[in-house]
Amino acid sequence: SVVLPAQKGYVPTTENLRNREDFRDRKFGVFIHWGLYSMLADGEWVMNNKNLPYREYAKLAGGFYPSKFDAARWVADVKAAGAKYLCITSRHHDGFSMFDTKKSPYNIVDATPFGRDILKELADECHRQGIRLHFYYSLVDWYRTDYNPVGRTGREASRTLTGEWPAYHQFMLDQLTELLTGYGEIGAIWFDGVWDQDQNPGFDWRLDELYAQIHRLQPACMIINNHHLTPFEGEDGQTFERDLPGQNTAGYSASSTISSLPLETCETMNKSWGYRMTDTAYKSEKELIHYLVKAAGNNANLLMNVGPQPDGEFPAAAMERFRAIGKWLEQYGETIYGTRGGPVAPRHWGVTTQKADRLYVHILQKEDEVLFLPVPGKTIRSAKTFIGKKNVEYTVVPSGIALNVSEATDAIDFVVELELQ
Ligand code: JFZ
Repeated sequence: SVVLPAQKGYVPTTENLRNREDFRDRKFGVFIHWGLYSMLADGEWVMNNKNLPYREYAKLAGGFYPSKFDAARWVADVKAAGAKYLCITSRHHDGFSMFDTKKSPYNIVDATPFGRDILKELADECHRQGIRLHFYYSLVDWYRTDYNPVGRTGREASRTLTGEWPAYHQFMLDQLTELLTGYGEIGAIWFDGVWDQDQNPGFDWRLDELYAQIHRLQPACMIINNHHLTPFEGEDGQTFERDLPGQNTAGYSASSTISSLPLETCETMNKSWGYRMTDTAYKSEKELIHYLVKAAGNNANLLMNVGPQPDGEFPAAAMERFRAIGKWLEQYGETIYGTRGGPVAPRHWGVTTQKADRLYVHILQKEDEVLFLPVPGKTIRSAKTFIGKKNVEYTVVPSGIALNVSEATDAIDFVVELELQ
């Protein structure tokens, strides 16, 4: 399979380790997939899926004018959702740079009538409003002719690939340098696309050079790579696409183990990452909140996606759900932010989270009247409902405690708060 050299001998700095804990504390982020593809309203893979000629596709840039784009609004919307960071596509597989790059004219400032560096506007707002900023960066490119020819996606016939791979690698290195020097503090670079060369045995992405450069420019910046494999040396986090850590329902994570790095799962509210007009299959508020709680109980963050419209606004259906999650977090945030997965492994009925001397038992689906927790009884000082702080009966048994949850309601999440010694 693919040869994946990492940043050999990588030792994270103190700032990096601090950033990892800060990342874990933030728990909830918003993923933003936005690009020229948004105009075609058929998802971010439209160029590949519809086999669109890349030169024709590129003409979309001439009509890109998101008249309602407002960075302050977006960051305020992200905050309204209760999210503490955002991750935006700086350049997706279509190869179009959503920032003021000097390394290619195929970018939002030079190729569109809009002419604004939305990444810069967002970065300024994020820094102003205390939201951590992450950049998604695609290793795959369906536009450039120097992208490695063996990739399995974006094979548009008219695109003659020269295979001048070293030039493409240099381009990525230069763009990453721009992203890490022109936009203030970046919380993470989120790579995607390693999988495009998985039918190219022995292919070397030379990730080591990219990783070393990122860590040289911003030692605290985390490197996360959506390669669906066990993390490589040099990475600072592990992401699970559309899956809780250790599960493999999406079929992507079969060859990955759960590492000790900070964990994240990304998911969509409907079925698409990029804006898709016909995709109205939105998950309910309850499902989305349950996924957030389960992620926290699995010691992972949730990165919840929104695909902004061509006019630069978040779809109304997405905003409704963001506001509902935000409202829920206003009340229950204490049981999520700053927590780590609790000592009880995720169960069918729910999960546990933990922070300092508090253990939060999240009952997402009430089953029996009595709930058994394998935690030593002598460590429990009190058990109360998180809302209302009413005493909850419990019995200490040799192997743990039996919690009387007969009072549990069908709230989205019925939380019992245990105070520990
Ligand atoms: C990747 C991207 O391709 C997608 O557009 C989106 O950005 C998502 C967050 O990340 O999704 C993948 C990655 C790999 C496969 C499928 C979807 N794969 O290996 O089949």
